[in-house]
Amino acid sequence: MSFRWVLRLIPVTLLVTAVAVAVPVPASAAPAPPPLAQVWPTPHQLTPRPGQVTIPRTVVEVVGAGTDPAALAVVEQVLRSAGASTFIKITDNDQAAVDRERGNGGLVVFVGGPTESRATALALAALRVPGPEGLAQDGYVLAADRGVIALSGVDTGGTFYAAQSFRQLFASGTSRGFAMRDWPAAPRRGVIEGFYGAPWSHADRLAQLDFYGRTKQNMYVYSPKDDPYLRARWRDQYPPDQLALLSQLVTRAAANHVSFTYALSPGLSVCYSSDADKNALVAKFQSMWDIGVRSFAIPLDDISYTRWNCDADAAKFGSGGAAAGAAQSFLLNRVQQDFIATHPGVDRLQMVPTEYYDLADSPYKTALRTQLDKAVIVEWTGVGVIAGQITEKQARQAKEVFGHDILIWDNYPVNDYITERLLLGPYIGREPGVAKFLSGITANPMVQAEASKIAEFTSGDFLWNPDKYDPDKSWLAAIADLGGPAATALKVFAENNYSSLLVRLETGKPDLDSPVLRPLLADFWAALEKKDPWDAAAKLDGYLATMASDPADLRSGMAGNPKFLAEVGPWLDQVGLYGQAGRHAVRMLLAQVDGDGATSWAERGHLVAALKQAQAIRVQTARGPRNPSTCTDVCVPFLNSALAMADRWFGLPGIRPQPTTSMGTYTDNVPARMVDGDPETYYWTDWAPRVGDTIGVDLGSAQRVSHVDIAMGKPTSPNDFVHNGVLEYSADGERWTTVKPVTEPIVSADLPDGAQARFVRVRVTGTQTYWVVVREITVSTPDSPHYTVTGTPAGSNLPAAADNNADSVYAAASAPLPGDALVVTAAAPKPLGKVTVLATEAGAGADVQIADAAGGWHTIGRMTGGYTELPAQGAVTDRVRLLWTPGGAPPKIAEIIPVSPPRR
Ligand code: LOG
Repeated sequence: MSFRWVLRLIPVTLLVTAVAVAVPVPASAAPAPPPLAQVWPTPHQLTPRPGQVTIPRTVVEVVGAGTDPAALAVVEQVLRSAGASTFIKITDNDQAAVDRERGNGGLVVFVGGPTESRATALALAALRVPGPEGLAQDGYVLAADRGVIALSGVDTGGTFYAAQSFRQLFASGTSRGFAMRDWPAAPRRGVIEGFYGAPWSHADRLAQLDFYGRTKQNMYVYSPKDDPYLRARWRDQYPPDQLALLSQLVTRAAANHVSFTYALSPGLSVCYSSDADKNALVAKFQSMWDIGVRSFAIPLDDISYTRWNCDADAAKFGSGGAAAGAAQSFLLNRVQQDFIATHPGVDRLQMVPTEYYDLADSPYKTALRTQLDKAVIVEWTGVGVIAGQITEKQARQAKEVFGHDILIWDNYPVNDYITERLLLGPYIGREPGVAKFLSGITANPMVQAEASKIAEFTSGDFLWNPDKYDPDKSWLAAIADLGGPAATALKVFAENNYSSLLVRLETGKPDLDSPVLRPLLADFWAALEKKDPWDAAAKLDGYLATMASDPADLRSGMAGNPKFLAEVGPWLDQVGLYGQAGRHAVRMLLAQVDGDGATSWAERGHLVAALKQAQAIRVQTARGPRNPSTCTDVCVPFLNSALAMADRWFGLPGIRPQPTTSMGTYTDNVPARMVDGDPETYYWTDWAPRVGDTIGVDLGSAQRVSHVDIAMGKPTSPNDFVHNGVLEYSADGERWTTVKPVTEPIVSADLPDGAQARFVRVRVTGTQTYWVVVREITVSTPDSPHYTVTGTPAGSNLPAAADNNADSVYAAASAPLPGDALVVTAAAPKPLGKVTVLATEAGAGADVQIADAAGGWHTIGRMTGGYTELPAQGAVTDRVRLLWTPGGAPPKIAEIIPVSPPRR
């Protein structure tokens, strides 16, 4: 840092040049001044002024003794990255020096509001900009005009936020003049680390605290459910190394004007009436006070209030909700008196009630309302634990029914209840009045700290200026802030991890996933129907290509944020694979429009491989291993519909049952294995079923179903089947028809004529100790033909060569010998239009033959592997065979399809 004397060394000519640059050119010749840069969160008042202010090499700073050091640090960093290298520091009592520097025509930056520096007020007055007096807490005035930049907070927090706005407005080193007046709508704005599962790391938390400072959020509640010292072992003091880390967090929070709230949850074991427990609570708080914590909370969520932890409570308070409210009030009031009231400078105590999720008055809430000290702030999640919407009316009711100031514990973007999802969409569904009339909102985030910043950015924006909050614009700004140069790739990723339980105020509905992909898919289907798919396909493919390259794009573009990449890796890989699979699906269907079966079959193979890979991804979560869910309810249904359509073109029934289950999965025996056409693989539950548990399939839409086969158990676990259950089906998932009881491992059942089913399932009706293995569920329609496959070479899954399922494969164990042949026999003779053979590899070749009524074989053509389609001229037969040419690779046949002639 250089000091005063530096100025004297600067040649006069240089100063003159600087002045000359600053002189405005006549209005007629001047190009229109550039627009002001965007500031987030959305400011209340930002008015442009005529001139331009550019940060020069030498800057004069005017500060007071009380100038906020954090604000000053931000200001200097902005100045430095704009190219300033020499800082001349003047204090606010040296008015003569201030006047002299202003006369020199350079840039003078005033930092500090009325409580920090006397000089800023004079500078603002000279620009005729009113000061921040009277603004809400954390409000500020920021002006840049005529060689002056002035940052003036109503308090130090305000000056710090002025610096954050200054950072954005001068990101390019220059800005047109402006005057800004800004303040937050909600006094408490921030985040509560309140989820179940792996707590954030220390590095995560440090990065979060900096992020809250940048986004003008002033609260962080330390309440990770899985920190043992917060809940299970709440009475115990932290070991010194952990206390040292907490102390670092407290310091970093202060540097970001974030209030660090320490939340202690004693509810699992506390004796409310006990002096010893009250003292333990106060002692724990004191240990936190000693490292600088000035804000405290006592959450009592997710505990039982019908069960006491000590007999003394039963004796003192009785039983029921009213007693629970009285007991909690008793303890909290004592903490209020013995700790909060005796520690000047402490923030108000916060608490989470056991009934935190509704508005219904109750004996419990009445007790809190009438007995809990009014100084305590009560947290509330809105109606429902994950509130789709929170209205101003509900907010006012919450204040009434709880009888206290309310802070919202907002369960977004928390994903501890859906660990297979990332919630990267914007914060939606809260009326502006919620921010304006309550104490504020703390958002409960995801286990993934960096990825939570997208939602946090938008909730912070809402809390600052809810009337001007635009979730879509705010979301784009959040993406730009986190993604930097990779914002475009991050946007594609976030679009495919977008939906949540939150509901748009305007539509009253939750956002669906993949908002960009969905309409492109709809257009593509419509265009396919009109037999002119090319334009729609090109547009769709363009987006799918960005998905396919997203893993590479994001990994290189956001290489500077390895934590983010590590958090989202499995989801990112899946988005990439769905992009790839989608592109193959488009090409598979377009090839069929062109009549090109070979290309279509090849693309189908790539599609299925990518889909399988996507569904094999596992991520370890607090609720066990999970397959990530991206592009939820959009990508997999699209790929399945595309496969069904393609399979019908190949001459198959095109039914693609998707597995359904109410149970968990043992190791990697995933539900998909009960519909893979391979009886050797199986779905295995991870526990014995309970009454009401179900296992079944979803056909995607209601259709005529004639027959169901289910194979359960396996040789090494023969008893792992449903011992007491019923087989049932439903067209809508609500009204179910029973087919028959299930008591054996093998179930084979005809459905009544005309039965319409979308869902078929086994529902458990009795208890058992065995887990369940389901090897295969097969559903037939009245049109599904039935074939028997016989012949050689021996290999695995012989029936798969003609089972109406192009995904299951018969694989010969060896190359064909002379005389080896594979025979497909139908239930009855029928006329054939053609025979199509789908092979997964260019293995051994074969003559394709059909039998005549006398049992003689006639060759209709050659199969050489891959895709083969041979006309059969309407010949009537019940048998088709592949007469192998000896040698070559062992053949693999996905399907031999005797195709009926087209109907007239
Ligand atoms: C927990 C919270 C959890 C959230 C979402 C509150 C007050 N408590 O149902 O720790 O992250 O739901 O699963 C909760 O919301 N209880």
